[in-house]
Amino acid sequence: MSISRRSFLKGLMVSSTAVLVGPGLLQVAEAAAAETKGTWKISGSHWGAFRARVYAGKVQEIKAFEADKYPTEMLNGIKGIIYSPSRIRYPMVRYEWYLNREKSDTTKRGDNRFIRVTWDEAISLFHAELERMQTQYGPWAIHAGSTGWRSTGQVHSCGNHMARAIAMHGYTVNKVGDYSTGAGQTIMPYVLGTTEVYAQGTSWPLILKNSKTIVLWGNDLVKNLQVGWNCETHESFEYLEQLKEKIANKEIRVISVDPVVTKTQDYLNSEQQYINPQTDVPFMLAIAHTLYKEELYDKKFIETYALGFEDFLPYLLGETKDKVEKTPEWAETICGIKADDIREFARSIVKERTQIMVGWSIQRQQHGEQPYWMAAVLATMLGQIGLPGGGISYAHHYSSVGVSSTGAAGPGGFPRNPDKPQNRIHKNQDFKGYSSTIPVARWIDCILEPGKKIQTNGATITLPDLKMMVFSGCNPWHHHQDRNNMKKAFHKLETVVSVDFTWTATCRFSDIVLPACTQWERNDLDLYGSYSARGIIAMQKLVDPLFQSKTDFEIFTLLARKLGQEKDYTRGKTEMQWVEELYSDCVESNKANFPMPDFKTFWKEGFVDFGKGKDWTRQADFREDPEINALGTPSGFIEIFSRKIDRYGYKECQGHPMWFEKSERSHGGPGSDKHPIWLQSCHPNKRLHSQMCDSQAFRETYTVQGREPIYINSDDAKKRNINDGDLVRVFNKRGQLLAGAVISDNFPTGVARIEEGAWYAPLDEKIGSLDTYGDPNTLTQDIPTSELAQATSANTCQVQYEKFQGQAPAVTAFSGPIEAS
Ligand SMILES: Nc1nc2c(c(=O)[nH]1)N[C@H]1C(S)=C(S)[C@@H](COP(=O)(O)OP(=O)(O)OC[C@H]3O[C@@H](n4cnc5c(=O)[nH]c(N)nc54)[C@H](O)[C@@H]3O)O[C@H]1N2
Ligand SMILES: Nc1nc2c(c(=O)[nH]1)N[C@H]1C(S)=C(S)[C@@H](COP(=O)(O)OP(=O)(O)OC[C@H]3O[C@@H](n4cnc5c(=O)[nH]c(N)nc54)[C@H](O)[C@@H]3O)O[C@H]1N2
Ligand SMILES: [Mo]
Repeated sequence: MSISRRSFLKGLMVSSTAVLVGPGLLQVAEAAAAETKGTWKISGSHWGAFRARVYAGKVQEIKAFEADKYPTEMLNGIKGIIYSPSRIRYPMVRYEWYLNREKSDTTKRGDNRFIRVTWDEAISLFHAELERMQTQYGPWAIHAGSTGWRSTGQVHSCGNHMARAIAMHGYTVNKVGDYSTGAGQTIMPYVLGTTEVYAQGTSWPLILKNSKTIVLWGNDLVKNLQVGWNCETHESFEYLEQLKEKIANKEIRVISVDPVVTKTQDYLNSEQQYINPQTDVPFMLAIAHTLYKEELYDKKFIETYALGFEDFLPYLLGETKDKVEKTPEWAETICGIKADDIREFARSIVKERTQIMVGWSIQRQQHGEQPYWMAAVLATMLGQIGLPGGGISYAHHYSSVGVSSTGAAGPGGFPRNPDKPQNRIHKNQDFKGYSSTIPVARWIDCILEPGKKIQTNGATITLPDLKMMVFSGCNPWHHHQDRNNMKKAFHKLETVVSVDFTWTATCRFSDIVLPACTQWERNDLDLYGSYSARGIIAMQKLVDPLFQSKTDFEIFTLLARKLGQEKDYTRGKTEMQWVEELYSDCVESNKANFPMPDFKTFWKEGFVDFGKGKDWTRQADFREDPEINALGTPSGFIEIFSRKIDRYGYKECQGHPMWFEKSERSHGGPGSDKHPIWLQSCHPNKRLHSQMCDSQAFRETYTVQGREPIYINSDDAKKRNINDGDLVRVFNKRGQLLAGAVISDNFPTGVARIEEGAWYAPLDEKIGSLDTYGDPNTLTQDIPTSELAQATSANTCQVQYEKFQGQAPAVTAFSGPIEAS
């Protein structure tokens, strides 16, 4: 290096150091203060409660709430949600829509070009569109969807805010069901008398004491119990830890019936019964066949507690309908489990006390009603329903079900409906022959095929001609299936409004976007422990709403003000007065059994603990006396055969559980010649659906070359010349995406996983364009489970993948809108 160059560099270093000295020292001092100083506050979330240190108006540090002994690592993603580059800063309006309103070029929807408007203008536009819909069309044209995982906090429950304000304006199309358990919650009332999926289950201590075998049927507890509907306590993990010990001591056997080695299996060090995807019903039928042929089943239990076994038997034995006997040999060719192993499995679960725990994924597939019904038939044949540690549950992986309930009352919510009928400005209830309620997963069908008649749960309905959608607290451009089909539907919509705090793909495809703040920028309270009702948690505002965001309460108060109903909307109370009122009502309800401190004390302490509940056995009362404690089914008994469903005359859900081939299936099933890989889109290990995907540093702990991982089998990878860490293009006839390969032999050949909730990141707005980040719903199909539930079938999905060649396009998901001017 020449002298002159060296001295030049030296000079540069000196001068730059000189520039840095002043503010540098200050920064060091500030950084040191930020590391220790500030105020500790408490808040909650679906991920659990935590304490946050706030200094200089910023959340500096988050640590798990001390009562939470098993906090999820997702707490590390929370700061990144608040300070995400994807945060919505201002009210935004789609540029093309701003210029041309309902005459806008809707094929441009999704080009992500928006302009910034004032709050005043945004609310005026929103209001004007509602008004135009009600006057030009009618209540049938508007759907205000709030199906989703809105944040915790009962005062700001955003779905309620939207529902109340919009109802003050007029009537709109409603929905039934949800994406979680659409098929399950519809079929189970016919079979066991309740939804089962949202029911408290037998307490873990009783299971640990009495079960000899636990069958986890498509059920990943350790992954899915990280989050809860109310503020999660993670109390179930204490029992999972005990279960692990009992497995090690050979006191309990846990078998996971799953195509994939789950996180739970890894944690518990338990067994797996591999099964081909979507073939649980043949396996179950063959188990039933074995129990019947070997006379191992509980005849007495069936006689006393169930109806319709004799109507089901001819199908099982191949005497009717398809004339196929459901032998283990028959099942083997479909489910991939050796006939002898099926017999062995049947014998082992009937021998001693067996608790079956079914997950929800197997009903999120075509004919998802069937495995649920058939699992109940199996449990009935085992005859252990109502015994501690026996029988069947459909919910132990959800929101700490199985942690006994204290019985205490939780806080109520902000009211969803207007207080008085005269609050509704438009009283028109004429739906013009369209149905005023739709099965939740059929809203895209409404837009694409208005006027179409469909069957659902015993009724015939006519799909309404939706023209305007309003979304809050949900992300339909994550949760619904088949993105390119959605694009076609959105070309037909006139107006789409979204309220969110982060610029999701739903915002990208909207016309008006209103920035809400996060749950940590407002004061609130919630139940601690959804099913355990362990206590009440205070959600103290950590920081002021960022940028121009507002609380959902404020946003819909603004709309109510436009309607001249602000006072009726808020009942004249502020946010903090609502928090206090919900708390006081709760104190009143719990007065007799759970004395609670006054509000001031609660707010200061941040937590009320109701202690532990009493252990409880599901359906024990029914077992004790099936007449007095009849089930909620039409007959009061377990219905192996349902006359009611039989009478509906459906093709894909008949009078008893049956095996139906899927429209797409791997391992030799339909569609597997061209698209041999079954894509499962399970729930994410490090997200809550799409929530936290925008938490940048945390996302980078699992992405591959900045893309969502696709988990694949090593032989499948080798065949395609793919190495771990490569980019792959995943495709089928519905769409294509880029994802990053993670090779793991937890996944068998023919199976791949992309977790749901990966943000949709299209290259452009055109139909068929490449998704640059890896949303599995770019590939899934939008078909109903059956005429009964009309629920989502996300897990009936075949794909192909190949190594991605060439220059990978940048990810388009996370940097908000493109500001047009
Ligand atoms: N392929 C496939 N698809 C699936 C599934 C699957 O297994 N596979 N699972 C389905 C299931 S079970 C579910 S439950 C759905 C989940 O679908 P969603 O519940 O729609 O998913 P989330 O990502 O939780 O979306 C919640 C949205 O609400 C926003 N939000 C949160 N809190 C607030 C608030 O206080 N105010 C406002 N205004 N907005 C807020 C969040 O930022 C986020 O964008 O996905 C379904 N989709
Ligand atoms: N960490 C985390 N936890 C969550 C959520 C989240 O987003 N993140 N979401 C919550 C919500 S809203 C819901 S609805 C629940 C979802 O709960 P589930 O729907 O039960 O969960 P999944 O993870 O989709 O699937 C569970 C297991 O089913 C297996 N499986 C899939 N298809 C089949 C099949 O055909 N046969 C068999 N035998 N097994 C199969 C999968 O391999 C997986 O191990 O989770 C809740 N918990
Ligand atoms: Mo769900």
